[in-house]
Amino acid sequence: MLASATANVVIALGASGTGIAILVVLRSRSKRPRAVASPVVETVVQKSPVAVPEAVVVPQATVAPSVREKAGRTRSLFASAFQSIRGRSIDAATWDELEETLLLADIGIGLATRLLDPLRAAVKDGSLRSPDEVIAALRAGMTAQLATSDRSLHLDAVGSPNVWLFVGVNGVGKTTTIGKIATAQAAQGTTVLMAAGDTFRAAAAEQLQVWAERSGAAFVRGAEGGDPASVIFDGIQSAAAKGIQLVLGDTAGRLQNKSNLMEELKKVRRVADKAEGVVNEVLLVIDATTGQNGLAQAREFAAATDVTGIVLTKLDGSAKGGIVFAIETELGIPVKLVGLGETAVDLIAFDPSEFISALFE
Ligand SMILES: Nc1nc2c(ncn2[C@@H]2O[C@H](COP(=O)(O)OP(=O)(O)OP(=O)(O)O)[C@@H](O)[C@H]2O)c(=O)[nH]1
Ligand SMILES: [Mg+2]
Repeated sequence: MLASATANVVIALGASGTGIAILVVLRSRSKRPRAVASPVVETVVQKSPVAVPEAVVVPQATVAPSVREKAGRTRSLFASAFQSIRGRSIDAATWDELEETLLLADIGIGLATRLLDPLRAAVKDGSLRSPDEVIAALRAGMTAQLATSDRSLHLDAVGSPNVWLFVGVNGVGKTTTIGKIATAQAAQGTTVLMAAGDTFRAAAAEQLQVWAERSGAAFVRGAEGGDPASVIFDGIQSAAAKGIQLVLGDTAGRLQNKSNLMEELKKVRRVADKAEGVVNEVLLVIDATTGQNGLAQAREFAAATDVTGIVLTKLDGSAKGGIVFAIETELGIPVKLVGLGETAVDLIAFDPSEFISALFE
């Protein structure tokens, strides 16, 4: 078993008062491969020395956040609109305010209209009388939009590895999400292998490897510029040979051009299907701060790969949480996970009622 042509120095900085610590991994270069001490980290097909960043910083925390506390920007957008319309009778300004709020939250004009039109009609015919009744009816309408999706992550293959592939444009949080999922799955006793299918960027595999080491996951990588599909294939075969239950496959978010990326992802999927595992999730990672652009991305990726669910990251920094509704209603793809920060615990299962409560209470 060979390691990459690098040596690691790990410095952990803790800040006990805040519960936050920073792990800094410094890398010094050496010419020769060396034996790896850890049995869970494996390096395959290390054909050429890889330029690595001098420092990879991965933040750490221990307490899982709630949507209510972290999605503050979307929450306060709704709160201030509701406060303003509660203070007066229902008039044109009420509808303007509600529509503007839904649009600022990036719910999209189509769905905003579908939500508000019946409320307008109900006010006209007298079945809704007060701003509070309008707000309650809006809440019911938005809840109904998220009612039916199956949000479970499938881990049901027995006797061969479950394979979850992660796709999405660059910078949305694919690699970080894999790290968070590996940490959570390992805590539940699931054995995990990460396959570094992003061979486009030199630092990508290094970043994933840090998460593998921290979560105790096995790790498979290829040469920079190598074939991503074969890295994923090797990862699945390696997991099958070792009886590892879950393979998390990272992919590149950017190539020379977009059609290359989509073709590559199709190939990754085809090849993964040939390996001795079951691809039971293809998770599209979307950055909530991009709002409606995320919807456009979702359309493209869904056309190229069989996306089974969405991971909506960076909801902690976004007022555009309404994109959840747009994605589910326009594309029919369930939002399964939500990212609420950069640390290992900042990923939670998407719970529509908790999310809606955060917006309305
Ligand atoms: N605030 C916040 N930051 C996040 C979240 N998820 C990821 N990030 C940050 O977003 C940045 C990009 O994350 P990566 O995981 O490297 O994104 P990627 O999709 O793998 O990017 P490429 O490899 O370039 O395609 C990092 O700084 C992460 O720490 C989240 O839920 N909230
Ligand atoms: Mg990445």
